[in-house]
Order: sequence, then C-alpha cells, then structure tokens
Amino acid sequence: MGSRRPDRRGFLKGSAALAGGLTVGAVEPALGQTPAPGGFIKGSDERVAYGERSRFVTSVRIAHGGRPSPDEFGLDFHIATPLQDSVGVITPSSLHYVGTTRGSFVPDIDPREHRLMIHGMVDRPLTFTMEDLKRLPSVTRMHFIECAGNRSRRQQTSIQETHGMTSCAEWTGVLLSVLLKEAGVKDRGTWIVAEGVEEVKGASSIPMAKAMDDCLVCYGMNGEAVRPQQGFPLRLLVPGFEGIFATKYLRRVKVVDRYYMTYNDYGHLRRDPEGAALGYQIGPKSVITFPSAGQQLPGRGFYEVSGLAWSGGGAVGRVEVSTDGGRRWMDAEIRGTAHRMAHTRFSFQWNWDGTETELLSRCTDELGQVQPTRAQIAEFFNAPGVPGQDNSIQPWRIASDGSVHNAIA
Ligand SMILES: Nc1nc2c(c(=O)[nH]1)N[C@H]1C(S)=C(S)[C@@H](COP(=O)(O)O)O[C@H]1N2
Ligand SMILES: [Mo]
Repeated sequence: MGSRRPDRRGFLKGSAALAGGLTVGAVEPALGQTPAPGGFIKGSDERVAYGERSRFVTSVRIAHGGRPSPDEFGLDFHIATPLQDSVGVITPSSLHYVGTTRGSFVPDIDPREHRLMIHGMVDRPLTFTMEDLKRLPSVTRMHFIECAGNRSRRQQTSIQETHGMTSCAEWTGVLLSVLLKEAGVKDRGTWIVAEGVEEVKGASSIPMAKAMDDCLVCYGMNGEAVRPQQGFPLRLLVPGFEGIFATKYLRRVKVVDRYYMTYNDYGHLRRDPEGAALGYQIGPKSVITFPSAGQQLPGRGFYEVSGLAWSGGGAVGRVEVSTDGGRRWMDAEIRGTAHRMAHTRFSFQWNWDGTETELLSRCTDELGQVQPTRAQIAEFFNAPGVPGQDNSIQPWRIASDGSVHNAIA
C-alpha cells in the first residue's frame, strides 16, 4: 500500500486543461456587474450587544441517538454537531455537540456561588471561587472532545449522525496540576475523582499522571465564558480521553488511592493495565466532511475533498485519502497547525471523472498509531455487548449521479 504525494504541477496542468470546459464548470466568465443585495439588516439593540449569523445560514445541531432533546421534561440528552457544514477546525460554541451521561438537566449556576473543592489525600484541602481561579496563571489550548459513543452505523445517512458527537474548541483555564500542587498531593494519592454538581454527578476516576500532565480546569471557551451546555461556569478537560471524563459543572476533585467505581463507569475496568489505560484514550480518527453522506455533487470535475482528523495520542502526523475505495492512498495536505489532541483540517485535490467510487481517509498520529479499518476494529469492538470506541475508517460512496452515501456494508 504505497503512498504518493499528489503531483502539484501535474494537478494544476490537469485542471487548467479542463477549466476551459467542464471542470469548474459552474464558474462563469465575468461579463458585467455582480448583483446588489435586495435589502439590509436593520440594527437592533440585541444585534449591537451580541451578534447573530445571517438568516441564510441555517446549519443546526440535531438530537442524536434516537432519543429526543429536549425531552418532555426539558432534559437534553445527546445533541450532534453539523460536521457537514464545518470549515476550519473550531466548532462555534452554539454548535458544539452536547453529551450527557444519562440525560441531564442543565444546571443554572450563579458563578458567584460556585466553588471548586480539592480534597482527599492532600496536605491542604482547598476551596476556590471563580475569582480565585481567574487570578491564577492561565493557559489557552485547542482541544477536541469526543463521546465514546460516537460511531458510524450502516443505517445512518449523514456525517452528523455518524460522527457528530465530537467538537473542537479553544479552551482557557488553569492547569489542574497547579491546583493539585497548591493542595499538595500525598504519596498515596494515585487517582482523582472529578465530580459535577448534578445529582447524577458525572463523576470520573482519572489517573494522577494524567491529572498532573495536561488536564485543564476551564472557564473560557472560544473567547468567552464556557456555555451552560458545556459546563458553565467550570468544566474539566481531559485532553484526548473519552468525553465522559470531561466533567462539566466541576465542583469537586478528590485525591484517592484507587480507581473508584462511579455512575459513569461502563467497561473501563480491565485486568490488563495497558488495555485499561488505552481504553480511556481516543484512538487516531478522521472523517471526510466534504463530500459526505447526504450531500450532492453537481457534476464531475474538480473538488477540494476536505475533512477533520484527530487523536487522543497527540498531534495528527499524517492523513491519507483514497478516492478508489482503498486501493491507492495519497497524502492529504494538513491545513493550518496540527495541535495536540485537537481537530486538524486536511484537504485533498480531486478531479472526479463521474464514475461511482468510494472516498476514504486515514489518520496517523505523532505516535505512529494508524486509524484501523472497520474489519480490524470489529475483532475487538462492536461485537454485541462489547463497549469501546470505534475509530475506524469511514467510507463514503459517490454514486454516478453525484449523490453521496454512507458506504458501510
Ligand atoms: N457534569 C457532567 N459532566 C459531563 C457529562 C454530564 O452528563 N454531566 N457528560 C459527559 C459526556 S458523556 C461527554 S461526551 C462530555 C460532553 O461534553 P460537551 O457536552 O461539552 O460536548 O461531557 C461529559 N461531562
Ligand atoms: Mo459521552
């Protein structure tokens, strides 16, 4: 399975030859003035105070997994982000996916009342107000979150259904290590349990090495306060780990000496320590966002194939694309900077000849971990009753009429 870089000059020559006729067929030669807008958007106090998008932009989140959000009691369950419309790597806060452990109310927290307690096996138990936290040294980092249940199934007809339970934002807050060092972790403290404010608590056990490495206690998201659905006023971020560890409405971090069974646990307990550790971390993954299932190509010719890649293991090192169902793989271009544990945009220049084919993408992270095929993952996961992530390669079928379909057999 050799990989080849697309030949840039060859590509440009090819498209120039086609540009005279069919390739970028829809682009017309300039003949006169471009149309003027029919109206204008009237100013309002609300639009001055807090902007809104164009009424022509209609991309929305959808309830996910066959359970309504909101339900009859006003609870949200899983809500999926419209990846098919994404550009760049930041998910707008209004479109960030929402994951709840068992269906949850969104607590309405007054940040002046909110407290974060660090206790358990520490020298000095501490309680922080939001003001206290904002006085401490901060970091700002790009990170994805992905629900472990984000998986593609045959019957799904859009990328929003197959992959919409992941998003990427710019997060700002204090490193958890700063708070833990302030409290002074005792030698026996080898795990933490992080807990949210709800009755269900959304508590998770996290190894101390991870807590001390790069976990972030966040109050900022995409340049403003974290949104209520994402954990306002404070949420934990556990970069690269399954989304369930990223405790929202964080109010307590307890230092303990063992793994705690909590309401959140499902299949994280393994005898083999290596398997257990890897069970927390999201594997290398990628998906082509355009063209993706449910979209329609207007005709043959040039397209920039574009998608997102990410890994819990670090930065994306390489993305390959196949336009012939996986026979040949070619390097895609990384657009922008590949941040660690963050969505990374890739693109690939493609001339579609109008015949039916399958598009696939494959991510390799900086550790050298390669995104598996669906057959490979089926050996371990996806068997009935076996929990675990599915980071397998997603095939999209392009029919000869330009319609795009989920090609999972
Ligand atoms: N307090 C609390 N934290 C929580 C949850 C929850 O229900 N309550 N859900 C978890 C799950 S299952 C996921 S996938 C992520 C989703 O984060 P997001 O809603 O900001 O996308 O939050 C996690 N943190
Ligand atoms: Mo989740």
